[in-house]
Amino acid sequence: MTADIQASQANHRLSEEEFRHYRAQGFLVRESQFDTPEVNSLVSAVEAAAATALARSEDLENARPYVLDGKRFVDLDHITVQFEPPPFDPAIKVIEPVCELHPRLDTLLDDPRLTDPIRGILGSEAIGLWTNKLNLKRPRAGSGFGWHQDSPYWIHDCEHVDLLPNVMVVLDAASRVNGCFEVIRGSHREGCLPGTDDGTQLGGFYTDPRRFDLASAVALEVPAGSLVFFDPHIVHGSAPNTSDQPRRALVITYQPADHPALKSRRIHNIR
Ligand SMILES: O=C(O)CCC(=O)C(=O)O
Repeated sequence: MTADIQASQANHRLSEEEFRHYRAQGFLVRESQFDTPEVNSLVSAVEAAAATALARSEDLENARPYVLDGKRFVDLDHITVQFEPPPFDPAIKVIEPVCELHPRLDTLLDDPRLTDPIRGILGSEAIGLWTNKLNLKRPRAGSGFGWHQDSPYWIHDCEHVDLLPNVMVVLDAASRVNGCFEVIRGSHREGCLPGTDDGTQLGGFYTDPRRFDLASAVALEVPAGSLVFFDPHIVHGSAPNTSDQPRRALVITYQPADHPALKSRRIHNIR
């Protein structure tokens, strides 16, 4: 490895102050880490991946469709495509995992701007991939994400749920009006919280609103190309996109090396 590469990688490590912030608050923002040409190339890649997922989900010989709480999902082997509820179906809401659908997204997984801070958070040089997803909030069609933690989704498939840090790659300037990502500051310190008990199929995955304080919500209005690192236990969500602008984001989740990924169950260690 050349000295230049070593230096540029070293530059992406968290400072002590950033690390303390992440530990105390459960999240950390690094603004504008990707420049406009890089963001444009990632946007082209996610749109190509979304087109592939849409085409494959219409191939009924290989796609497995199902409905939960009135929302349509399609499984393509281990990839799940979630559609927006009517009347916006067939707009895609989420694809998980997504990065294997495009080579540019696959290389993003090893980008030191993502992985150096994650190595610091995990306290380990040897890291692997847990999962990754694309959240597409189309203009005036993108629904919100209710307040939830990720850890209760994962706890049945993973014995180290505390060690699954996320990084969101923000692909469009995000504001309250297009449904920016929001977190409940400090809520990660509570561990896995109980879900709601509203009788719906997915209700148990939304955090009981009596167990966190909405007054601690932080709306992360950030420029395109920003990164948001967040703890697997932090309560988070976002509002619908009521604007004419898209609000697209990738969320990549890492783990210590040599463990299988959530959905493929394959080991994918990071370079
Ligand atoms: O994209 C968002 O605004 C929310 C994402 C989210 O909650 C998740 O992916 O778990």
